[in-house]
Amino acid sequence: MTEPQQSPTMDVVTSRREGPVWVVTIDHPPVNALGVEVRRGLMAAIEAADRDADVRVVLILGAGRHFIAGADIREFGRPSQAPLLTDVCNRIEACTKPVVAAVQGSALGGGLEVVLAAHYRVALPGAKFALPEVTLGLLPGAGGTQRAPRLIGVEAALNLMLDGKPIGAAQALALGLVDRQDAGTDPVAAGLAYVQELLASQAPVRPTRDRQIAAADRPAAQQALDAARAALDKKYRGLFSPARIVDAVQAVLDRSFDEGLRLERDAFVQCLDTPQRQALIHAFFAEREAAKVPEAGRAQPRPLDRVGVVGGGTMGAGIAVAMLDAGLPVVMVERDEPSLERGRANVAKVYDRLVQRGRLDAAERDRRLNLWSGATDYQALAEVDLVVEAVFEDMAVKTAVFAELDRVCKPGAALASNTSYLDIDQLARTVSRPQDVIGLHFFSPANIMKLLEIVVPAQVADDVVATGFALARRLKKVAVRAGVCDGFIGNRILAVYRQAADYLLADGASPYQIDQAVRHFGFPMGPYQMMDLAGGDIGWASRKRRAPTRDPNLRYVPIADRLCERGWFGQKTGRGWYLYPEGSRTGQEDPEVQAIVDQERQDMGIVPRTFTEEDILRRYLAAMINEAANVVHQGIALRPLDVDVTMLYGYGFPRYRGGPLHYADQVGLDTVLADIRAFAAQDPHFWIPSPLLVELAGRGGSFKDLNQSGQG
Ligand code: 3H9
Repeated sequence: MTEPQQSPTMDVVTSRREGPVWVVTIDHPPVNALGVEVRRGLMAAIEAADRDADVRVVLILGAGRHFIAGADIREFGRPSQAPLLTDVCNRIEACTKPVVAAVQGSALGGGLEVVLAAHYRVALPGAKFALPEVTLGLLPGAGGTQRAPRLIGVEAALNLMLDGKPIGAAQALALGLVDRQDAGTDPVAAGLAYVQELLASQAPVRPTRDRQIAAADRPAAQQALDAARAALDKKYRGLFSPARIVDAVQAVLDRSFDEGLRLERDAFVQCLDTPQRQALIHAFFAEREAAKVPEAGRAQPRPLDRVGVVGGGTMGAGIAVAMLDAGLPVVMVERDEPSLERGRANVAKVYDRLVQRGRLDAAERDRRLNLWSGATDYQALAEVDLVVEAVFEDMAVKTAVFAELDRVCKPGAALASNTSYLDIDQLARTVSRPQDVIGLHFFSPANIMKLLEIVVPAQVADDVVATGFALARRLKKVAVRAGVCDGFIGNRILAVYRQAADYLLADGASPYQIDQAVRHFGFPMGPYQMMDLAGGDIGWASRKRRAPTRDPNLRYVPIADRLCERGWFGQKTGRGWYLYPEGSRTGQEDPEVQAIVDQERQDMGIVPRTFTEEDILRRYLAAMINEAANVVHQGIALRPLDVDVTMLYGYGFPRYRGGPLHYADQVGLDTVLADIRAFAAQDPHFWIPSPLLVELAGRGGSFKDLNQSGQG
C-alpha cells in the first residue's frame, strides 16, 4: 500500500486513498444518519473517486457502532436540500469503479439503500439490515423498493419492507443481500480484504439496477405481491404506506428501473405529507425524549446486579420474568411455601409456553430459570440492589412489606413498589429511608408490555430515579417519569375516558358500538373488551374503594356493578360485557347485557339517544385529551410527550396517531375545546375544560411547543 492521501471532503465524510482503494468513511455520530452534509460528502467522495485515475475500487464504511441508521429523520417535514438521497444512491451505482460497502452495526433504511446501490457487499458479525421506513409511515425512498427485489427477490424484499424488522449477517448472506460475511471486527480490514479479492479477479462494476427478475421467477413474484396486497387490510388497517410499498414493488415487474424510481419518489413524497408520518416520527422521538429526565441528568444510576421481587402472583411473576430475561438474578419472596411454589410455577409457566411455541430453546429456559431463587424469609433480600414489591393492592399490606424491606435490605438498595394507584409518598414516609423508595409501575403481562411508569415521590434520591431508568433500558422497556397522584399518568387518564364511555353507554350507545368505534379509531380493543380481558372485579374493587370520596355531583353509572354482582367478570368467568363460550377469547355480543343496560337506563330515567361513531369518538377522545392536559398542567407528566408515550405503550393508543396530545394538536386545540364546552352544556360537572387546554387554545399554542421547551 502507498501512503494514504487525504481529500478535502466534508468533515462527516472523509476519503483517503490507500493505493488503488478510495476509502470513504462516514463519521456522523451518533448513528451516521444521512443528513444533508453526509449526502453532499458522499456525492463528492464518489465524484473524486471517479476523477482520480489511480483509484480502482471505492470502499464505503461507517465509523462507530453503526454503518448508517438511515435518512436523518429530523429533516422530514422540512424543505428538502440537494442532493436527495436517491440521487446519491444513483451516483454511487453509476460510479465507474466498483463500489464496496463493508457493514458493521446497523444499515437501516437509507443506510441499506446505500448498501444496495453499491456493487459489492460484505457484512461483519454484528451487522443488522432493515428497511424500517414502514414504521415511520414511509416507504424506502432512495431506490430501495426497486433495488431490493432485484437483489433478493420480490417476496423477501416485500417482507423486509412490510415488516421493517432487522435481519442479521447470516440471513442477509442467505438471501443474497450481501455477498459475503467476514468474521472479523474491523470493517476496514474486512472491506480491504474483500477489495483485494475483487481487484485480483478484476471484478467489474455491477449495478443492481441492471438485474432483472428472471422470467421463471415472475409468477411466484406476482403471487407474493398479490398475497401482500390481500393481507394489507387485515395487517395494516388504517395505514397508508404499506399499500404504497406494494405498488412500488409491483413496478419492478411492470416498469423500467427509472420509471419505478419515479413512482417510488412520488409515493415517498405522498407519505411524507401524511399525518401518519408525522405521528409515527413524533412517537419515535418521544420515546427517546421520555428517558431524558432531570434526575437522570443529575445523577448516575446505582449498581444493579441482583434484584428481589416480593409476590409471586401474575404481576410479580411477570416482573421476575422481565428481570430474568435481561439476565438479572432474581430472589422472589412469598409469605409461605405454597405461595412461593405457585410463584415459581407462574414463572416457569411463562417459559414453558415459550418453549412449546418454539420461541425459546429448553437450554435457554433452564439458564434463565437458574437465575431465579425463592425464599419465604425476607432475609434473603439482604444483598439485592433493588427490590420490587408486587403484593396485593392495599396500603396496609404494602406498608407491612416495606417495613420488612426497611429491616433487611442493605443500605442503598432501591425499594420499589409496583402499585398502580396508591400514594407512594405515604408509603415512603413509613420507612426510615424514604430517599430509596420509588414507584415502578409495570403493566400486565409485565414481561411483554413495554411501558414502565417510573413514579417519583417527593423524597426520592436522584440516583434512585436514574436507577429506575437504567433498569428500564436493561429490560428494553420504555420508561416514562410520572408524579404521584391517584393512577399516575396512565390509569388516571384511563379512569376519565372510561367514565366518558360509561356516560355514552348510559345515554344510549351500546358497549359493542363503543368498542367498535374505538377499534375503528385504531385501538386494538375497546374499553369494554379491555375490562373483560383485565377482569371486571378489579375495577369493581376500586369503585367500591373510591365510593366514599366520589364527587356527589358526578353522575354515577352502576351498569358495570350490575354485571359484577352477577359474577360476570369477563373472560375468566366466561362472560362479562361479552359472552365467551367454552373459554373462547373472542367475545360475542350478549343480549342479556343489553337488557341490563336498558333496565338501568330506565331506572335512571334516561331516554336513550342515538350516537354516531363520530359522536362516540369525539367524547371519548376529548375526555382523554382533557385529562391528559390536566396531568401535564399539574406536573404529573413532565411534558405532553410523556403522556403520549404512556398511552402508546400502555393503553393501545394507535401509534400512527402519535398519542392523545399529538393527536389533539393535529385536530386543533380550539376544536377539542369547543367540543368539551358543548358537552359541558349537558354535564358541566364532568366536562370541565383543563386550564392548560384553555390557555393553549386561547393563545394559538400547541402541546408540541411544550415538548420543545421542556426537553433537555
Ligand atoms: C429512511 O431512511 C428513509 C429513506 O428510505 C429514504 C430517504 C429519502 N435520524 O435509538 P437511539 C438518534 S427513514 C436522526 O437512542 P440505539 C436518536 O434520536 C429512517 N436521528 O440509539 C437518538 O438521539 P438522542 C430509517 C436518529 O443505539 C440517537 O440517534 N431508519 C436516527 O438504541 C441514538 O439513537 C430508522 O428508522 C435517524 N435515522 O439505537 C432507524 N436514528 O441521543 C431509526 C437514531 O438525541 N433508528 N437517531 O436521543 C433506530 O432504529 C435506532 O436509533 C438505532 C440505534 C437502532 C439506529
